Amino acid sequence: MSRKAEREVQTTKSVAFSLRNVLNKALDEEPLCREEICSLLSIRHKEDLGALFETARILRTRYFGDEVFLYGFVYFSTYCRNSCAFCLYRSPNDVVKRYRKPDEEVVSTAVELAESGVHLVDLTMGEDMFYLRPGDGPLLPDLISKVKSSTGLPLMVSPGVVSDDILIRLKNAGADWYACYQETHNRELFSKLRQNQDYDLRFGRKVFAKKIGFLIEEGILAGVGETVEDVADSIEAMKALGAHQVRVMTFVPQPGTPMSTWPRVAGLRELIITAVFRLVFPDKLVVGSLDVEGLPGLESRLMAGANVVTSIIPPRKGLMGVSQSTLGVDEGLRTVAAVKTVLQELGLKVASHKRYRDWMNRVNVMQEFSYNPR
Ligand code: SAM
Ligand code: MD0
Ligand code: SF4
Repeated sequence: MSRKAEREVQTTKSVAFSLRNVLNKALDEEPLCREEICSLLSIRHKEDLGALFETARILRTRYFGDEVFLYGFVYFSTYCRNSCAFCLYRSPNDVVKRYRKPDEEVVSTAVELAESGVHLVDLTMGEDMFYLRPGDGPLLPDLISKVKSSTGLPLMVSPGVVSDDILIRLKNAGADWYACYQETHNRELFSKLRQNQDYDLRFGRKVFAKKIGFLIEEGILAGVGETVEDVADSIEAMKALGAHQVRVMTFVPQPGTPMSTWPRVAGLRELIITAVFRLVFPDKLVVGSLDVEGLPGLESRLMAGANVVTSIIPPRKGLMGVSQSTLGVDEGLRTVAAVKTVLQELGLKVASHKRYRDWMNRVNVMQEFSYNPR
C-alpha cells in the first residue's frame, strides 16, 4: 500500500495515528493544512517532539545534506528612530551606549568575517537616518558597495523600513538579501510590539524588495503573547510572501524597555516553530541564531532542523548582538571556529561557498522565471 493510501486508512482508524500521519505527509511534501500545522505547534509530549525534530532533520538532509551555512553579523549602527517595545535599541532607551562604526571599520570587520569562513555578511542597523537621508545621496548604498567589493561575499542588509528608491540603490550596490522581520502577523500584537509603526508599510517593503530581485528573510518573535493561531497565520504569511529564509527568535527581555519584566518563555517554543518551518518550507533556509542562547543553544536549534547559523560576531571590536548584545562575543563563542565544534559533534559540516552560491542562483533563476510584471 502506498504511504498516502496507508494514511487514509489510518485517518479513519484512529486519532492516535494522526501525528504520524501529519509527519508522513510532511515527508511526502504534501502541503499541510492549517489544522495540521496547529497540531504540530501544540505538540508537548517528549516522544512526539522527538518525532517532529527527526522529521525536520530528514527534510533538511534531503535538500542540504549535512551542510550548514554561516552568516556574519555586523551591527554597524545602534542608533534608531523607532520605539519597538521589545528592543534594547529603541530610541528612548538611555540604558544602552550607542555607536556608529566608521565605514573603514565596517569593511575591515566584514573582511575578517569573510576570512574566517562565513558565507554571507549581514549589515544591520537601527533605523538610523544618518545612513538614509538623501543629501548628496544616502550613505548606506555606498557602504554596501565598499563591503561588497572588499569581501566579494553575498550580502544581507537589515536597514528597517526604507523607501523604494533606497531599496533599488541597495540592490544596485550589491545587496542580495533584505531582512525585515514582521515579528508577528497579528496586527493588534504588531501595534503593541512595533509601536507607532505601520503593519502594511513594513510588510509591503518585503513585497517590493522581492519584486526587484532581493532574496527575502522574514521572522517572528516567540514569547511575546502570540497564540498558536498567530504562529499559523505567520506561516501562511511567509508562504504568501515567498520568503527565502525564515526565523523565529525567543523574546529576551531588555533593560530600560517597556517589556523589561515580561516573563521569558521556555526555549522549546522556538524549537518547535523552527521544526515546523522546516516541515512547511523544506527547501528554504531556516535560521538558528546565536543571538538568543549563544553557543550552548546551537545544538538544539540544529537538531530542530535549522540549516543557517546567524549572528557570528568577531570578538573585541565593540560590536553588539541584538537580543543578546554581548553574550559570548568577546569570549570568542560567536565565531566560525566555535560553531564548527558544535557542527562536528552533530555530524554536520560547513558548506562550501559554491554550495551557497548555487543555492542562491537556483532561487534567483526560479524567481525571474516566475516574475510576472503585470
Ligand atoms: N532595525 C532594523 C529592524 O528592526 O528591522 C534591523 C534590526 S532587526 C534585524 C532586529 C530584530 O531582532 C528584530 O526585528 C527582532 O526580530 C529581533 N529582536 C530585537 N530585540 C529582540 C529581543 N529583545 N528579543 C528577541 N529578538 C529581538
Ligand atoms: C541574528 N543578531 O542573526 C542577528 C540579527 C538581523 N538581520 C539579524 C537579529 O540573530
Ligand atoms: Fe529600532 Fe530595529 Fe530595535 Fe525596532 S528592532 S527599535 S527598528 S533597532
